[in-house]
Amino acid sequence: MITLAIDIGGTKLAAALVDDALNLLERRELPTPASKMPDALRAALQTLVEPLFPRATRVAIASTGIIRDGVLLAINPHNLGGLLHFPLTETLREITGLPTLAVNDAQAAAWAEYQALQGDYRDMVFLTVSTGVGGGVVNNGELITGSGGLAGHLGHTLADPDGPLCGCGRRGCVEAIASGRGIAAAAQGELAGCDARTIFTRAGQGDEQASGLIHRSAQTLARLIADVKATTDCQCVVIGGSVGLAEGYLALVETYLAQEPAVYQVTLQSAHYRHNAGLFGAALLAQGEQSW
Ligand code: ADP
Ligand code: BMX
Ligand code: ZN
Repeated sequence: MITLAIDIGGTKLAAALVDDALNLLERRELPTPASKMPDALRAALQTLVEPLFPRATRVAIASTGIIRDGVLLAINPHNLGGLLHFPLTETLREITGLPTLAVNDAQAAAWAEYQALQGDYRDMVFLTVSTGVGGGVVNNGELITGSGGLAGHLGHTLADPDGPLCGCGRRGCVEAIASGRGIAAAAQGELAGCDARTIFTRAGQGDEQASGLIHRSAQTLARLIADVKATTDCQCVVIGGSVGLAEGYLALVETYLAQEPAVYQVTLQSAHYRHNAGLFGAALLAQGEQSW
């Protein structure tokens, strides 16, 4: 069967045709509309999938947000231009006429990355450092989604009670500091208004402020990983997302984690599926779904 896999992030929308052996047959990307109007996301998704869906037999969506009963509920609406609520599976069923499944993006990516570990570990956690900071937990070989879809939202754990306000309404969440948005929001002077990608480029050119912002993110993520180790006793943490996969970032997180006591040490790896972990995870979850 051919799955139309869709990854909805705060910055980009990706869609791909994936076969049952996880071959990626075709892939497309569009920017995520920064609008609180559901119609803007609907129109972008329609444009994205129109050339692909005629060859697919089902749709599998990995999306930012809490996914409950096929509906996207933003925990941090700022990441989606203020959009609070979007009927994901209903919309894709209407556009494609195909059976559709939806799961949180980091939960989906965790599932793909767990499979890529090929049985080396039973307990692992995936963290995406991207527009936001997302998480997915696999415990004893089982993906934990929670009764209401909130499980694994590790970006909304506390990093600094005096830190910046997070779009979820809490102050000092990991996401508000470590994410691409968090890095950009703290930039001042000549870096004000730059996105995280530009800040990484500037850091590579020796800019001290840029480098400091990246260190602050990596240190915050390392502290989160120590908390994650204490909570789950996982044997491995896999890091993805465009910030998480940026050159030098994982090494920096490893350096900060090494400064924590021995009990919090855990193996860190870059996402095997790189930027496609969410797409493949959704496709794998669709393969395992019995109801179609
Ligand atoms: P999404 O959140 O839509 O899944 P990404 O994983 O691409 O998308 O994350 C988007 C964030 O990553 C933005 O803050 C962007 O500035 C940043 N980013 C994109 N490319 C890079 C890069 N090469 N290096 C560092 N940061 C990047
Ligand atoms: C936010 C939250 C999570 C998501 C994470 C990473 C929203 C819209 N999203 O914490 O559900 O997993 O961002 O998302 O509330 P990404 O867009 O950075 O990939
Ligand atoms: Zn938050």
